[in-house]
Amino acid sequence: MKIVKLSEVNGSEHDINSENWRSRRLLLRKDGMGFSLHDTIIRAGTETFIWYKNHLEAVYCIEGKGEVETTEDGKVYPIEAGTVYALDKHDKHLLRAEEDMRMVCVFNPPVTGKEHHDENGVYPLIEDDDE
Ligand code: 9YT
Repeated sequence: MKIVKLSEVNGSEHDINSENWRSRRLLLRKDGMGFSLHDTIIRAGTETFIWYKNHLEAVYCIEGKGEVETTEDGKVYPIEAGTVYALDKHDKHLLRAEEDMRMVCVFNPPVTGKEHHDENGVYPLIEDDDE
């Protein structure tokens, strides 16, 4: 039996901050569960292009609101507290937060914790030609 507290993950090496989001990794591959579990905040006013080509992800919004657009077909789905979206086709998507959105995310296969620095499939949307 293992107990993990968000209060202990906060500020640790498993608390990852990027411009558009902050993700606290509660369970990772090393925990041996077959999935990873994340408590993620998508920051208000941001738009993030995401493609998890190697992972399936389910995302449960528990606070805030925004929308997700699947870029292959241009469909837009509103997200609010109580909404789950499941990327069952490794869908490329744009995630937009109108308010800070708090998401409980599950990945299969589990994230190891190293993907952030290379190939997690998360790429910020470059909006400025000079960047
Ligand atoms: C909403 C979403 O896709 N969250 C992913 C978690 C985050 N990118 C992480 O922990 O790397």
